[in-house]
Amino acid sequence: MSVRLIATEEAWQIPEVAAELQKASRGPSQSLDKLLVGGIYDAVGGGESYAGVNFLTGLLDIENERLPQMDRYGVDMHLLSLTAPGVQMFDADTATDLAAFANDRLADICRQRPDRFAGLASFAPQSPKRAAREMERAINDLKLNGFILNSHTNDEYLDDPKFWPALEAAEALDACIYIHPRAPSVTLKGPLADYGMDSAMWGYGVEVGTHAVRMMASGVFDRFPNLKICIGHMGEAVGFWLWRINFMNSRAQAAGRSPKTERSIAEYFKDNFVITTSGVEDPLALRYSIDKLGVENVLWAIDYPYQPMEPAVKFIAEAPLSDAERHAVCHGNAERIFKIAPKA
Ligand code: 1WB
Ligand code: MN
Repeated sequence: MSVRLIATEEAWQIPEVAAELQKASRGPSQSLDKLLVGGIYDAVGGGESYAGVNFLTGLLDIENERLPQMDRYGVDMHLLSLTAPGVQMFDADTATDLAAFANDRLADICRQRPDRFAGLASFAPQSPKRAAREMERAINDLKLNGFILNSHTNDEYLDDPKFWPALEAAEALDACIYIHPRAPSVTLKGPLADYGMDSAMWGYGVEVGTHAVRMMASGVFDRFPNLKICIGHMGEAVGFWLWRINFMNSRAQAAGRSPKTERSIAEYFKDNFVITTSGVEDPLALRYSIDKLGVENVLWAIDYPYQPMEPAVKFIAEAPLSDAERHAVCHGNAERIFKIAPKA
């Protein structure tokens, strides 16, 4: 019996957002995202490729290469999300409009092939109240499966109360927010700006790991106890540091350097977070994460097209998992967290 495979961090793009990103990459912003964004959307000769896949072509595509590869390697579904940095480099009005526009497109794709695609809705944190309304529309009307957020917005993080209307909406809708990386905020960027460290090699993990720890340490989950956050890349290293983060947070709380919270960091990470394997095809890291966080908290992902499909499938097919673990990681957890209908 073959196990259903739902890949949960699969990137996609539309030409309208690509055009704005090209403009942003030429604009005055100090964002470290300009390096990679310019390399994809504003590159002479067509931008970066890997393993024969040009990223921009792969991002814009559903039919030509993505679906045939899914068929070839046995990937049942992609949970699609508008690729990093989403709409978060734009002004509030542009971002709000483009998020809704992209969500309509994404819902069309999911409606056409409900057995192959599900989708995470975008929203514009630049305008939190309008974001909350779009989040309601995305779940209730468009029937999308959760939300994508590309970490900081104008160098600010979700512990900031200005963003709480979006967190309140996600919690009320019982819809998970996937915090995907973008380049580190301007305030973090100094030593991360060289040697390719701005992006997936290192900076992305530092950025999202920092975001997750800020949320837990600030007590956001006391205010929103049922809020679910998903982070990729085998938990952006937080699971590996969890013992020390937890110990040092309790020390910091005792010393008055960190706010008193109702639960510990170890509890928040297990109760309010799930992680995906995106881009980390390492069976030891997978084993550790399942044992440490619980098998119900680990979901398989590829990170297509930035990482190729075939090795990600091979990795999970060969990973030493029990049958129950395999079903949970490959599809059961994704069905539960992202409300994807089980296979008929
Ligand atoms: C990702 C990877 C996103 C890269 C990107 O957005 C770039 C990702 C600009 O892992 O989702 C990259 O170049 O590796
Ligand atoms: Mn990704």
